[in-house]
Amino acid sequence: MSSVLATLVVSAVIFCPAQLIHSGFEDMSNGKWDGPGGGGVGGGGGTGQVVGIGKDSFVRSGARAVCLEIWDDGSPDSVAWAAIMQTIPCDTQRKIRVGAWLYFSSSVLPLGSESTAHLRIEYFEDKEGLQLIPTHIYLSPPFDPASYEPDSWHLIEACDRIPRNARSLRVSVVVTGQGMNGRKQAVWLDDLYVDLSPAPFPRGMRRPGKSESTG
Ligand SMILES: [Ca+2]
Repeated sequence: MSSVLATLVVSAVIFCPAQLIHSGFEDMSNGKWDGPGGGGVGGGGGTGQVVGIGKDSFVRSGARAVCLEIWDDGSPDSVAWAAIMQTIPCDTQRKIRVGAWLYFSSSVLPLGSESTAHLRIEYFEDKEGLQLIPTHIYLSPPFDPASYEPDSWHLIEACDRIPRNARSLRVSVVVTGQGMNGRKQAVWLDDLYVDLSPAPFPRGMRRPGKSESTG
C-alpha cells in the first residue's frame, strides 16, 4: 500500500463522523441488540418486546417500535427494570451522541411518578464489553411524568466524551420503577441512533484539509 493511500485511509478513519447505529427497530434479526428484556427484585418485574402498530401500541416510524414494561406486586420495596442495549467497539478520543424517541401514555399503562427512563452509556476497557470502567458512566436526565407530557414522542439526547482507556461502549435505554403499588407501566421507544465524531483538536492545531479562508 502506498504511503499516500495509507494516509488517506488513516485520515478517513480518524476524521469522518460515523453513525454506528440508526435503528427504527424494523428488523432485529442481526442479533446485535441485547434485549429488550427486564427483571426485578422484591416483587418487581420487567420485560420488553418489539411491538407493531395497533390499539394500545405506539410506533413513531415504520411498522415497529420497542415497548419496555415494568410492574410489581404492590410491595413497597419492589424494584423493577426493563431495557434494550447494544455494545459496540469504539476508538479513543471521540465524542459520542446518542438519541432516542420515547413515549408514554396517559391511558395505556401510564407511567407513574415512581418510574423513570434514562439513556445510559457505559464504557469498557476491552472490546467485548466485559471490563466496566466504573468511574465513567453517563446517565441522561430522567424521562418521567414530572418533566415530559404524555401521549407524544420526545427526543432524548445524550452527548459525552469517550474516556481514553475505553475500547468499547454500551448504549442502553433503561426504564426503572420502585414501589409502583401494583400498577404495570410502560415506555415506548423508537428511532435510536448513535453517532461518533472526532474530539475537538487541541488549541493551535488545524484540522487537516480545512481551509482557513472559508469565510
Ligand atoms: Ca420504528
